[in-house]
Amino acid sequence: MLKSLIEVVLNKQIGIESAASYKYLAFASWCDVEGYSGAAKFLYEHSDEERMHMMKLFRYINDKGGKSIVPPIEKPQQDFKSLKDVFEHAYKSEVEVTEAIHQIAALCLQEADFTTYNFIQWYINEQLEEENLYRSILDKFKLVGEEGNNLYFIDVEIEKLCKGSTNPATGAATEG
Ligand code: OFO
Repeated sequence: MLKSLIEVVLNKQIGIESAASYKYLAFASWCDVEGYSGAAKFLYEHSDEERMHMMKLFRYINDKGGKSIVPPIEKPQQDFKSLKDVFEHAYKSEVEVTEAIHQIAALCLQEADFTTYNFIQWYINEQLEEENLYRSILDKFKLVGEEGNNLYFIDVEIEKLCKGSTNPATGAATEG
């Protein structure tokens, strides 16, 4: 049985993952409209992955005898200055998610909830990967700059980072 304090923070994290999924949808849509098809594909896929992160928490809370709460949807920022601006927002969002996940891990230890501590390790590893991924994308802007055709080549490089973790037929995300 989950302690209510843990249930509250896990439900808060459901809201954070849901908000992340909508943020990535807004990033993807902006890229799509501006003609950055590679980045759009990558970000649509990431939006689906964030929903999967939310669902993993959703099922965990209910499986452990708690009650998962469907979070309200906040309208994310829709307009961005540039492709680089989109990825700066994405990186900032990942850093914030990491902080929230680490706070959950710390609380689990404080409350001696080793089962949830073990469950949350998956998110800790995931955040490490995602922060590295978005930092590496921002590095591409630093390396080649945003002049001339360079944005086209960055867009092509970003598409290569797609994991194929979304089922093209259903749009549903698989583990990733
Ligand atoms: Fe950015 O990944 Fe969810 O947790």
